[in-house]
Amino acid sequence: MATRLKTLCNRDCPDVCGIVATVEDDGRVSRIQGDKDHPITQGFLCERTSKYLDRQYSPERLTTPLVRRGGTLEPATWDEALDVIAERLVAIRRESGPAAIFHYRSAGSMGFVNSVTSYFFEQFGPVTDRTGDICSGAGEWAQTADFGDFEMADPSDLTNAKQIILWGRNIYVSWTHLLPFVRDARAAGAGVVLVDPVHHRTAELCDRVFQPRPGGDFALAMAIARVLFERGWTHPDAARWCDHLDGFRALAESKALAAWCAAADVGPEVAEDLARRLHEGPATILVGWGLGRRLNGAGIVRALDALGAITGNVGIPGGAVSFEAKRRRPFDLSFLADSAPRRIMEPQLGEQILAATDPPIRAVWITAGNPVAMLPDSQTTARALETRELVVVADSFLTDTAERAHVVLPTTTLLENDDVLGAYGHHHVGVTRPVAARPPGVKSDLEIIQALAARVGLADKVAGDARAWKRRLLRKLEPHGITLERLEEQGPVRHPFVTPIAFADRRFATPSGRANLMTEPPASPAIPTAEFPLVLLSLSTEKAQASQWSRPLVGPLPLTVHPDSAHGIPDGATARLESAIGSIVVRVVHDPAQRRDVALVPKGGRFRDGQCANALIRARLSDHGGGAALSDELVRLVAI
Ligand SMILES: Nc1nc2c(c(=O)[nH]1)N[C@H]1C(S)=C(S)[C@@H](COP(=O)(O)OP(=O)(O)OC[C@H]3O[C@@H](n4cnc5c(=O)[nH]c(N)nc54)[C@H](O)[C@@H]3O)O[C@H]1N2
Ligand SMILES: Nc1nc2c(c(=O)[nH]1)N[C@H]1C(S)=C(S)[C@@H](COP(=O)(O)OP(=O)(O)OC[C@H]3O[C@@H](n4cnc5c(=O)[nH]c(N)nc54)[C@H](O)[C@@H]3O)O[C@H]1N2
Ligand SMILES: [Mo]
Repeated sequence: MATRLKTLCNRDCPDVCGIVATVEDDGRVSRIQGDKDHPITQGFLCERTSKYLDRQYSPERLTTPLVRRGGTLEPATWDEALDVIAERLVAIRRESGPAAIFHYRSAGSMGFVNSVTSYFFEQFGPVTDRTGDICSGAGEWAQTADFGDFEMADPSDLTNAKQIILWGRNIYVSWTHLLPFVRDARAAGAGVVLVDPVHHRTAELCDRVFQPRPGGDFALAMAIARVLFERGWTHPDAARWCDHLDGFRALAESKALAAWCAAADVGPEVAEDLARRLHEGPATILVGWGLGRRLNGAGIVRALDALGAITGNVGIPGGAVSFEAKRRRPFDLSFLADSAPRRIMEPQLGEQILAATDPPIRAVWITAGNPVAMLPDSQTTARALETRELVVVADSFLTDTAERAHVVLPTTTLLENDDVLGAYGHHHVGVTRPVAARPPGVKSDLEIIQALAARVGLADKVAGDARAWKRRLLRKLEPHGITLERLEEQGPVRHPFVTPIAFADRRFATPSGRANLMTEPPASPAIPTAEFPLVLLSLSTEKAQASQWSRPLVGPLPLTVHPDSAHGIPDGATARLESAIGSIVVRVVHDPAQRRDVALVPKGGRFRDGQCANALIRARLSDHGGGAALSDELVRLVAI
């Protein structure tokens, strides 16, 4: 008889959904559904995860270690694979010191038991670690600069908002479980507006849609600020909770309204509409992660923080500038010493590996990430890995990264995961547990690291099964009655370390306790040229989690452009998309709802199949926070 078991989705997504798996007698999962009891995700799954069984039972799943012999990856036993790794890592450490080893972990699983891999490499080294954050580094930096920390209001607080501004947010695709909250707010009378250079499905939810120039958001924010100051629409008491109010006003007034609007490529009525919404409030700005992935990304987020602060739309019911929840806040990660002797900046991983000296990087260990496909300048990332002495990749598929490894270690999937999770889109914490029987040749990341530790004399350091590590991670929550047993029995619980409203009563975590308004302008965004007339935007698709497609993407990458920007290339035809560093073949899709200066592709395509946007994108940093300027790359479409 089939049983129904509950777990959580561990993918890199704000939602961390409750999943109910139907498990057959042989341990095979025959169906996955949303868990109706989950207080936030409320019983439905997104498109990509509802098709997850295709991935779980894909014939391409790795079920045995692979070791490179004579140039090709061949099946090996765990003992063979781990012995090779242990012997090489110990020799490299002895000859060149531990900094010659680089451990890179991304968020293929967001579980914190996975941190034991990082802990192992601190104990074995400490080795070279990563810094920066391609995903949200710039935005986190900006909110920390302005408010002293980054945090968001509970999703349910949206029902207190009279205005919701989706600023660069496609919640249909990348934050699906916010939809019911926004819909409820709208049904209760809230205005909903989208500010996004791209026209996408989330527009359906909105009463107004504004499409500024890509990266023109700072200029738009300044235009709004000018209107607010000119009309006396800022909060009368703003000086009480804002530092540098005069400096921010001077920044906004450093250009005329018309000049700011021209820079943002919107009419003055757009600035006025948004200013009025903020003035009337309470207004919540939901700040998209995409905004930070630019040369001026941190500056843009800082400008939105300032708009919220001067209008009093922070720290009150329904009034917030919500970027993301700090998912690690509730967990005890104090066992990590953060002691790396050297750090590689994530968005420039390839060139920094190649450039590292004293010691050079000889070995790279990659956990839960696919940097060749997902970091900019794929060619350089690929070359950096291809030229190391030892590359180890722990993954469940032969990704663009894994196929460049010397050893590939097959890991467990989300239905086999055994971990604790926090979310970046709400404040509930919970535990996962294996619901599917796993193939015999597969190990979890914890088991992999324990097997390696046993070979290098560190078994004691990383000892303990998944439940023991879960308990350790939950230590801060236990005094609040949130124990492992309770999470196992009752499911996810809201953690108590944040108030429902972030920065409640406008008390900030900055040294002065006040919001720190920006006073200097950031860099300008990339402006299209005659040679490269389009801004490339590589965006989340409902069909994939980054490079993990539910069903493989077949054929050329779809490229969406306005028909006037297609250079006469018909809808459906193939063409070449070129940037300063590369070119790929694409299938052109016409969409008259788009701006004439954008070229849209899904993120996460395969590098080996010529489907990868990152083959076109230079590895340049955002202004702060170690983010990547993924969305400031200019391209042109060429007929073939
Ligand atoms: N289905 C699906 N969901 C996902 C993911 C996935 O791969 N697939 N990835 C997950 C991950 S890792 C993350 S970090 C989040 C990503 O979340 P987001 O970064 O929000 O992801 P995207 O859906 O790519 O949306 C980016 C949005 O920002 C807009 N944008 C880009 N540049 C600008 C700009 O200059 N100004 C303005 N105003 N808007 C701009 C884009 O048009 C787009 O609508 O989503 C998570 N959810
Ligand atoms: N051009 C462009 N590039 C982007 C983005 C963009 O918008 N445009 N978005 C960026 C963003 S927001 C992010 S977060 C990054 C994401 O970049 P990555 O985190 O590298 O993304 P994934 O492709 O999801 O790779 C995760 C890998 O982990 C594996 N995995 C899953 N579960 C486990 C596990 O439990 N253990 C181990 N060992 N492996 C596991 C998966 O099979 C997958 O191959 O990409 C960034 N890159
Ligand atoms: Mo991300």
